[in-house]
Amino acid sequence: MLPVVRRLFYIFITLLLSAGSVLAVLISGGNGAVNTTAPADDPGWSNVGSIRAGKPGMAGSRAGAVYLGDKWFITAEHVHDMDGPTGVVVGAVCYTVDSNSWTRLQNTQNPYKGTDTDLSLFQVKERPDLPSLRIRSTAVSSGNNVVMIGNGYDRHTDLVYWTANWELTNAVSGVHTGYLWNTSSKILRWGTNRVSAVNSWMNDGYGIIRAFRTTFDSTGGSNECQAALYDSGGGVFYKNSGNWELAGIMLVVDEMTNSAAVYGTTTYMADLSDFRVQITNTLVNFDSDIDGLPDWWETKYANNATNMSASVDSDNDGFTNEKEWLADTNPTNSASFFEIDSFAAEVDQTVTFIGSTARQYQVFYTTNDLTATNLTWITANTNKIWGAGTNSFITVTNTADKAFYRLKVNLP
Ligand SMILES: [Ca+2]
Ligand SMILES: [Ca+2]
Ligand SMILES: [Ca+2]
Repeated sequence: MLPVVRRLFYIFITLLLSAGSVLAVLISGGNGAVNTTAPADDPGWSNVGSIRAGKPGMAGSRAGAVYLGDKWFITAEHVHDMDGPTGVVVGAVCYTVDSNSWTRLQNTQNPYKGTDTDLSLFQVKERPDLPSLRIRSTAVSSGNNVVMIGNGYDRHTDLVYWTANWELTNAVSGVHTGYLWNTSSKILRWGTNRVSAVNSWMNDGYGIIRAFRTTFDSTGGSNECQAALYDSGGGVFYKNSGNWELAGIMLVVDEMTNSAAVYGTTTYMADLSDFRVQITNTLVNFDSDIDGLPDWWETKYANNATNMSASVDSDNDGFTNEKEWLADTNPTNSASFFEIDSFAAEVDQTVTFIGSTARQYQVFYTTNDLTATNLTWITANTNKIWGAGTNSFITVTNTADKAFYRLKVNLP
């Protein structure tokens, strides 16, 4: 039987509430306000963002999304459906959502194979300066410790008590214990919990999906957490043999009473191992060992998706394998590397190079001496120019008598 669940993103306003809104990952310890910066053993704090509705901007924090790499994020489909996100903020930068990129993930496991799920991928237009994440390839197990990171509501400071009939009461006569959501504040927060059950097939109204769950309990320690409204799309991380992996995406909570995290309640998260192949097929430059080199590129040049070392210069041409990837040159051919081929100074200056059609280029120049302490490089072309093979060139208008020039290659 499928559990009764509630999406984290929207409350059923018709049923409740005097308060306008509802819960970040809510933690049991202290006043509940801590854990708003990356934990010392960081599972991927900087990769968890928050959706923005309307025009891209910093205002209007909504539900969560997790940056996977190669400009792709994952979130709950109900976030997409309800919020129509146009921006996502990670690390205080707002990126523009490419609305054409939304890709709903499908069940791969019987008995629901081929059906829509409550997970979607989307791409942003600018390339975030963030690491890729490892995605777990097998399900977590009951008893595994996880770290949850989300944007949901905070909690009120004090522990509260309810009678068996869910009326608030004092501690002495209380049957249930927990925290009310503080519906006026939410922030990115991390918390910990232990997987209490796996293989929970559930339907939250956006398709059936296999979830694992955690239970909020009073003996869980100061960082014990339960998700709250707006934690949808937040990440759940598991440390496997020393490497943090994204194991789940938070989708729903059950509630014993309205707008509260009661000890005994449950958070349900999609088991991402079911979707790893779909994700790696969608992210063309998926990088499973997160060394900066895509799997396909390592396979092409080292016959294995993870064999090549990014920091090694395999062909001794002076460029590491990572730099050869960035420049789209051949890391096994010492005659292939990134350089300016020629420079012609007449009316304008023309920088000629061998350019990849999969990369974009910019020329910078300076009229300073290269030994100057505050060297100022001026962008010759603000709009990056696609490479065009052997006769790629960028023309620069610079009236100075003499200048130094340099060429930059960018991943698009
Ligand atoms: Ca790699
Ligand atoms: Ca090299
Ligand atoms: Ca080379």
